Amino acid sequence: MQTMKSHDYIEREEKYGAHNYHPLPVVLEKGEGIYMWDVEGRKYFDFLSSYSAVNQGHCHPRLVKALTEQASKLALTSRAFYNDKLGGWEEFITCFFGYDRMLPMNSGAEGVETALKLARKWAYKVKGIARERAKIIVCNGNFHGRTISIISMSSDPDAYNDYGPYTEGFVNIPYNDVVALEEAIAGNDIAAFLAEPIQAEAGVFVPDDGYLKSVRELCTQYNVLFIADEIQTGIARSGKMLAVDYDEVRPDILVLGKALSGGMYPISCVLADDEIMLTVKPGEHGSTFGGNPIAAAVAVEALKIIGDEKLAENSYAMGKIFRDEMQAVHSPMIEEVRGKGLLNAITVRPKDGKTAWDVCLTMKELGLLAKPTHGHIIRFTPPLIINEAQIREAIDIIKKAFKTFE
Ligand code: IF1
Repeated sequence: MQTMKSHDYIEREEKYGAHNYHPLPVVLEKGEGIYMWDVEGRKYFDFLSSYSAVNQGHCHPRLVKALTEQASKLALTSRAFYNDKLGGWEEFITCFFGYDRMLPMNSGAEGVETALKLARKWAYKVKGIARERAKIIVCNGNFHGRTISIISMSSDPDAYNDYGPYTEGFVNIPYNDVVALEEAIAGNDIAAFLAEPIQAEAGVFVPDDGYLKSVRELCTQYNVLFIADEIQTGIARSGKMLAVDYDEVRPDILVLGKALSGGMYPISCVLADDEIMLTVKPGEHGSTFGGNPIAAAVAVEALKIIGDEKLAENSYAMGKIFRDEMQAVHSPMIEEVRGKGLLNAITVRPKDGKTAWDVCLTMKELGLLAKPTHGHIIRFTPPLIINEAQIREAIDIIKKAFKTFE
C-alpha cells in the first residue's frame, strides 16, 4: 500500500466533504504545545490555535489525562440522571468567575443560543415585557456562531444570505458606539445587549477604553441584561482571564467556549445569577451531551491550567512583544497591527496582486500557520504557553514572510 501525501488527503476531502471551508493547503497529523506537524513530518508554529480553542497548547498532558481517565470510566449519562463530575465543575467554575449558576452546552453557538433564551425568559418572567415582544440589541460586525437565530443578527452577507427566513427580535447598532446604544436601549421591550468584548471575526476590532464600562452603566440604568460573548476573547486569550476585566465590568450573562476545554472536547457554558438562570425550569432547555462527565473533568482541568501556568499574564506580556515588534516593521503590505494579549491581527494591503492569502502561504512554507479572514486580515493567535524565545523566533518568520513581497 502506498502512503498518502498531503495532496491525497486534500483531494479526498475536496471529493467527499462539503465545501463550507477553504483551508490552507496543509494536512496536520500531530500537535504538541505550540507546534503542529504535517503528514510529511514538517513542523509548524501554530498561530491560529484552532480559533483560540487551544490556548493551553496542543495535547496538554493534564488534559489528555483528564480526558482519557474519564473516558475509560464513564463518558455520558445524559441529564436524565446525575453524574459524579458535573457538580464539581459547576461549583468550581461558578466560584472561579463569581456567578450563582452555570448551564453547560457543547458548541459556542449553543452557548449563545442559551444566553438568548435566558434573556428572553428573564424579560417575560422578571422584567415584565409582554410575551413575544422582547428585543435583544446586537452589534454590526458581530460573530456569535452559525445557527439560524445567530445569523439572523449578523451583518455579514456571507453568514446570512440565502438562509432566511430569519429570527425576529434583534436590533442592530454599530459596535463601539455608546451614543447608538443609548438611543437603542431607551426603546421599548429591550431585554438584553449582546456583544463580544473584542470583535474577533470582524478582524480583532478592539473597542475604545471605557466602552464596556459605558455598556455596563447603560444596561444597569435601563434594567437590560449585558450578555458578553467571551467564547473567543475569554480564558486568558486577551491577556486577562476575561476581556471585560480590562474595564472591570461584570456581565449579567457570560458565555464561554473554545478554550474552556483547551481544545480537547467541544464544551461551552453560560454563567448567570439566580434571577436569570432559575427562570428556566426542568424540560425547558438542555442538550444530550451538555454537562457530560468527560466535559466536566476536562473543563475543570483546563481552567486550572490557566491559573497554574499563569497564562493570562503570559498572554499579556507576549502579546505586547508581538505588537511592539510588528508595529516597528515597515512593509508596504502591513497596514495596521492591533489586538490585546495574544489576540492580534495584521491588516494587509494587497501588493502586485498578492494578498493576505499569499502571505499565509509563504508563512506556511517558512513554518508558521495562520489564516486570513475577510480577505485582507491575518489573525495571530498562538497558544498562550508560548515563551519569549519562541515568539521572537515566530516574529522573525512573519517578518521574513512579509519581506519576500517587497
Ligand atoms: C468557524 C472566526 C474565530 C466566536 C464567538 C461564538 C462562536 C465563535 C465570539 C461560535 C466562533 C469561530 C468559528 C469558526 C471561525 C471562528 C472564528 F473566524 F469566525 F472569527 F474563532 F476566530 N462566539 N468562532 O468566535 O462558536 O459554535 O463555532 O463553537 O469556522 O465558523 P462555535
